[in-house]
Amino acid sequence: MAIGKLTEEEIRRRLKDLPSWKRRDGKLYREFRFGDFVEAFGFMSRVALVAEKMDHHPEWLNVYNRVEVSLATHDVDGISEKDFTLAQAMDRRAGERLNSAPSP
Ligand code: H2B
Repeated sequence: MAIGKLTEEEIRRRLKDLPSWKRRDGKLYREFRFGDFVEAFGFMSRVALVAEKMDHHPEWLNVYNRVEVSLATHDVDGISEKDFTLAQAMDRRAGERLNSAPSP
């Protein structure tokens, strides 16, 4: 699937729909905080399945209940639509309880 690098203008426009995310070092960046390590790791496990299905993978750092995420598309050396799709999917997964059904 061909995926293009988004322009500055497109990135700024799309970020308005994702208020928890910002740009940092040319990537989409967000910090998630959870109740404890198990919740944080549960989130990462759910996102891992989405990322694998998308063939698009986050850069992330977990310290106890905190998960720092950077999203970029290495194939285009920038930010693409896929990063925004994954960011949105992560926002949804962060709100899920452990026993809730996965949403598409
Ligand atoms: N993840 C991210 N974040 N960016 C990519 O460009 C990328 C990826 N490319 N996951 C995929 C894998 C590519 O390396 C494979 C070969 O499809």
